[in-house]
Amino acid sequence: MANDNVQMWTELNIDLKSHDMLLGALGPIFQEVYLSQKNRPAGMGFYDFVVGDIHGIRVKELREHAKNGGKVVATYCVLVPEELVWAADGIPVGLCAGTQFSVPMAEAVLPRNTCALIKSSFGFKLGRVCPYVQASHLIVGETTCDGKKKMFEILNQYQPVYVMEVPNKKTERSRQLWHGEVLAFKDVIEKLTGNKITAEKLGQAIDLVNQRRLALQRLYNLRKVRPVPISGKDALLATQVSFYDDAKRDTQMLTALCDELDKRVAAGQGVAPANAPRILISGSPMAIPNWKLHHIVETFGAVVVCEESCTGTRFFSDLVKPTKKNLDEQLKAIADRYMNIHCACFTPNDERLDDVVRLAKEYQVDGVIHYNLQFCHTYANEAVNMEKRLEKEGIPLLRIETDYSDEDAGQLRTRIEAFLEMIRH
Ligand code: BJ8
Repeated sequence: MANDNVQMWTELNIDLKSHDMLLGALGPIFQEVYLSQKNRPAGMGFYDFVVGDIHGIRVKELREHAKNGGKVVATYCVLVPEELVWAADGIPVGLCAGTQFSVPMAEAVLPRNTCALIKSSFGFKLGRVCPYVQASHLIVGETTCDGKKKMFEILNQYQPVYVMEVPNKKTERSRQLWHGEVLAFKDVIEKLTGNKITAEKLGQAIDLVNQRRLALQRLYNLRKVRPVPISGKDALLATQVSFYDDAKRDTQMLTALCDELDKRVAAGQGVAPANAPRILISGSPMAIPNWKLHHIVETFGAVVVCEESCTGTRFFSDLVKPTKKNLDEQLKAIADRYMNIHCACFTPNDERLDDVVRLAKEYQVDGVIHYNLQFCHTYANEAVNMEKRLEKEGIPLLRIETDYSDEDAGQLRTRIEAFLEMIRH
């Protein structure tokens, strides 16, 4: 542990003792889940390095930015339009909230029957163990689900939080409300940063984020190939890192990784045999270090080839349509793009079912695992319709409800093994 990291964490009011335990727990998990894989692309070395110094270099960059008068804006949801933050010379950071470590910390305040993602994120603040939270000038929440919505009220007592109102429907009236929310968010960011968002700056920001989306699309398209050139775990990690790395560097790294994967594909080189069962995971997002489900699936010789989730296709599938250099049109294009994310917070949300069926075909999957965080009612209820739809389409489905703990790992393994057996025969 570099001394200057300790100095930085102290300045950020990190609880060093708990933080040591958090990082101490991460190392062995990463070793077991990631570094034990064989035949990994060399391009994953960058991501291993990022995780190896997860609270170091990037946090330092954020601190440097802040020392120069810049602002850091933390978010928890892919519905928050990051382009506006970039355009005001701020840095957006998608917070992780994928660890069990901070869950008990949150349970001292929040009801236990709250989803792990909400508890984990709140626990990070309460326990002062996340330097990204500590380095943020503003946390932007949203009204996507009731648990998050009410948690943000409490979080606001510890750190400034601004909440965007996300409508529940996708009617014209709802779209207008959302458009208004995007305009209001622009004002909030301008006030926070002291910088005016111009059409030119916003155009550059749209391009910056679109480039990263295109790189992620390319990575996912490579996963359509049989044999698949990259494991699901590695692809998930690359996506997870995109939430907080510098967008330009991230695009470069993804591009280098994809160049390497192109060569693997040309050579017919895969991470698993061509006949390995191909799985699509659909549902709640998986933030670092939530690699639990992928790890189990791939331990049994199957490969995860796609994630229909916010740490998957929902994050990058649509681009913001490039428009003329006119601020009003750009803001409208941003609002439209983000309203096209098929989160279970919307009703009805048939588009998500359509997406899963389409992706299942495009990625030639043998089965779908619906991944649901315990106490997440939106995804749990949507799974009912998902089940009906996939049955109609003849696509095998396994529904899983879990949390971040390892308590159910044995049971999950048994169910997943049985599901894969069923697919194989
Ligand atoms: S756009 S999926 S990132 S809200 S799992 S906290 S819904 S109780 S995370 Fe999400 Fe945005 Fe939607 Fe995506 Fe609530 Fe459910 Fe927990 Fe959830």
